[in-house]
Amino acid sequence: MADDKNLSYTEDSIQVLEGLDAVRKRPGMYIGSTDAKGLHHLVWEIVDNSIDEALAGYCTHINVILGADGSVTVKDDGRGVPIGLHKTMNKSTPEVIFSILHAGGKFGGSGYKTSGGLHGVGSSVVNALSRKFNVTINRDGVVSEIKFAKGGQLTQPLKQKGTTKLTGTTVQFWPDDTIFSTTKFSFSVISERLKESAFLNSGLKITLVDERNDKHVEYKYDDGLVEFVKELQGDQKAVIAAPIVFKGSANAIESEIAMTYIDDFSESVLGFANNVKTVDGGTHITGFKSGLLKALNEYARKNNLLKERDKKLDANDVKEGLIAIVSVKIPEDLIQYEGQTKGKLGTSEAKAACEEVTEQGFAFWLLENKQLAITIVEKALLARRAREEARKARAAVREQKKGSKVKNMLGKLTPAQGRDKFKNELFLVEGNSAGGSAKSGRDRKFQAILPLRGKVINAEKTKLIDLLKNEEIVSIINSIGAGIGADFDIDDSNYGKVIIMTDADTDGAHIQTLLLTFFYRYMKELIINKRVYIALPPLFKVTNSKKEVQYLWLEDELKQLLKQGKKVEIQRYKGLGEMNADQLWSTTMDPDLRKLILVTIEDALAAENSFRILMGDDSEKRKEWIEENVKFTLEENTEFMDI
Ligand code: 1YM
Repeated sequence: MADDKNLSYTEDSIQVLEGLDAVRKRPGMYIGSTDAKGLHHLVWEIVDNSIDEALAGYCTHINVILGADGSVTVKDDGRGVPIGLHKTMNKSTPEVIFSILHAGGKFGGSGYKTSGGLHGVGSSVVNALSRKFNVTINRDGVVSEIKFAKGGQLTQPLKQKGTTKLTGTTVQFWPDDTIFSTTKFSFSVISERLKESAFLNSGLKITLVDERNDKHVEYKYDDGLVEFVKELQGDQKAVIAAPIVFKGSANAIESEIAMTYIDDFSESVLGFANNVKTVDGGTHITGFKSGLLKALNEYARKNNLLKERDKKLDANDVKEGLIAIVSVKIPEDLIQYEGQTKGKLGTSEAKAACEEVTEQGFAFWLLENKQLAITIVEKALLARRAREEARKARAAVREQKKGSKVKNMLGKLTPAQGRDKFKNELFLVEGNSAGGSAKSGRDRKFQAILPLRGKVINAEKTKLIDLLKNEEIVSIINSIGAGIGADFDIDDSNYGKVIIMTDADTDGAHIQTLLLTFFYRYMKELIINKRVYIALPPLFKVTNSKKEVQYLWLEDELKQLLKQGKKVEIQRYKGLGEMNADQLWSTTMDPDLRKLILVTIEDALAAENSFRILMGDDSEKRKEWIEENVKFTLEENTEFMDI
């Protein structure tokens, strides 16, 4: 980033494009959507400017404040936005930066923009989508202020407010509630993302203050990626003492990688390009894995750990227990994204760069750490053997599916009668008795019922080969009919929706998380394609004096009703089993009346963490997580549950 310091900004190099009305007309084009996700995008845009300033070497602390008045304030101690006159526009530079939509690149494309977002042009977009937007700049010994309202209209031109010895920029904005479907910022969403930024920018202090309820957090990691890996590792036992770090630059691309192996079989490799998470991986991840594999094979051959007659290790052998963060910084003109959501890095140079850095770094490390090197190779060989056995077990399952034993492999499935795979729904129901009600209450044309007895096995703690011995799991796999793990093919799924239906209590929540863990580990596509749901049974049945029945999902609804003072009879449902078939149909299964939670994976890190917390050994943390995240009320945000 040393180069950046030499790039001096000239106010005239800003390219001017069009007015902010374009943004208000089509917000989706600029921030993706106008729901909670788009709303949070506003915060990322402003924070990314501060992070750019940190990357340039001038900012050490970023503070984000969620105001009680619905505003967000982002404050940094960088150089401060330039305050001079922008000659060609004949306006102050802050006015140009914050109220005119700019071209990409760091204002003319000459720079090396590294934090992602809208190429540093996001500030004006945020202004366009805010009902108020205030900027305070400390620079050149003075405090200056400029204000906008109603989507970027200037209400107070740049004005000197006093003098200061400090430098920095503060932006405070109030999102426009005529544009966004919600304007409620989420502390947990913002703190997760800020934490990630702190991991990726060693030494940078990021604080978050929630003035709505006095919460605050501070993140600062002097050993960023190493600490990131340790965080993902949690309290799981490592195979190697400390994460290994590879750093280097090739093809104008800087790569920084931290990795470790844990005593487990799951894999978490997260990629970032210019500080932006690449949820679907891409060339940097491919390069890293290929470098890792090359180094390990080379070492194993040379040291006779792989005999001549042995096949080379392949990518699947070395991924068990691997935790890694792969972060690349790529010049703006080389950056390419792929895939529907642009979550996949496409830049081909990144593959070579990461492969080279990893292969060299890892080969060197293996030579220096003989004992650990042997352990890693042996772990890979063991993984290969286990996979081979699992493959045989899966083949046996497939054979049985074709043959007459298929019924046994489906457990107690009551199939749907219709053949429209996309329309068909599979209910996974807690317990045999609720299963019975669901079976008689369902619409048999498109609803299938699979009752699950007792607790589901923990997929996070069980090897695939043992999972495949579990009856419950095998009947789920076979009912869905799309395979498992690497073999999973969503096009073969027998169901458009898989709906988890449990009691509204802690046990039910636990069964949900066990099932979600299984789906997340072995049928992730099902979640990614929005096929997994949780059914929400009502909490209360209220009968009035005329014997009219009403179902309620919220404690609040009940309170409201009781306030009316009418005489009613209230039944609190403790479990699905208390409902008869008709009641279960009309409250929880009928597509016109039921309430479902769609399960989505927004954030790989959050999901990884959740599952480690959920399925790890810490039962106290698990209880906390369930209480915090699995809600049986219909408050905001609970229609979606991010795992
Ligand atoms: C709370 C948001 O925007 N900080 C910020 C922005 C800029 C600078 C410093 C900055 C950049 C440069 C030179 C440069 C921006 N400057 C511009 C522009 N925080 C926040 N901090 N001096 C100051 O890039 O050369 C746009 S953003 F255009 F003026 F350079």
